[in-house]
Amino acid sequence: MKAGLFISVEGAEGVGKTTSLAYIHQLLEDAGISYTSTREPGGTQLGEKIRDILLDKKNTQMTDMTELLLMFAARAQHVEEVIKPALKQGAWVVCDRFTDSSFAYQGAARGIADETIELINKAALAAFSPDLTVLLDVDVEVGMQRAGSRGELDRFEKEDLIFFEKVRQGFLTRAKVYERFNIIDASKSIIEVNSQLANVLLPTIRDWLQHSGQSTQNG
Ligand code: Z5A
Repeated sequence: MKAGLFISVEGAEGVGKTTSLAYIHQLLEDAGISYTSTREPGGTQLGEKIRDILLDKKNTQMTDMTELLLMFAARAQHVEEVIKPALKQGAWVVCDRFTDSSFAYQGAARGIADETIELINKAALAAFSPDLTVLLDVDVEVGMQRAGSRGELDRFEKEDLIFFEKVRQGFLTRAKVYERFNIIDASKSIIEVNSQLANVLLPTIRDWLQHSGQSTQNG
């Protein structure tokens, strides 16, 4: 059986990941591809407990290194318990954030060196990485406005504009280096964002179906 593909969806605060994930799920369902939808930090019972610690705004004493190690602790469990088994069974995995978020948030924004994060990445996951990454990119102020309408803020959402600008630049820097990145202009309307997502994903879906001996349900 052909292994599934691992897709990550990334971006700073309020870029529209949740909205875009729903459309990606639709594209996969239309193509008849089975998939697992998951998220980071979290995705497992253990990982969701770690997520609660990470997002809890009462944890003001958490050091940047503790934050990074907790992200990777949750991720190590997630990869072995959920992601690799699903891919092995031929399902696609669609993940709301993955290691690129650690480079953008704990690296570019908190200031931990890329080399340090890469060392942990190699030790914890053997640098296991997505096949394709969708980066939703929008002006930080727009993203913060979109996210701001949701009420109580968590430990990350309490950060300021400068922090999220560094996050954005961290993602864009990685997108220049790794071919798996596809940048989506998330300043556009949801319909236009969906159309950009389709342009990125449909050729990959067709190619994967062809190589797995199946054909698309809608041609
Ligand atoms: N984090 C980290 O630091 N290091 C790591 O390694 C990992 C994570 C893995 C939790 O992530 C936090 O963990 C995150 C980074 C950190 N903190 N932050 N910030 P999360 O993914 O769970 O939380 P989030 O980034 O805050 O995601 P979000 O706020 O849920 O945003 P979103 O999913 O991108 O946005 P949305 O809910 O789809 O959209 C927001 C609103 O905008 C909503 O009302 C939509 O209807 C609207 N929207 C969406 N698209 C559009 C367009 N195109 N036009 C107009 N309006 C739109």
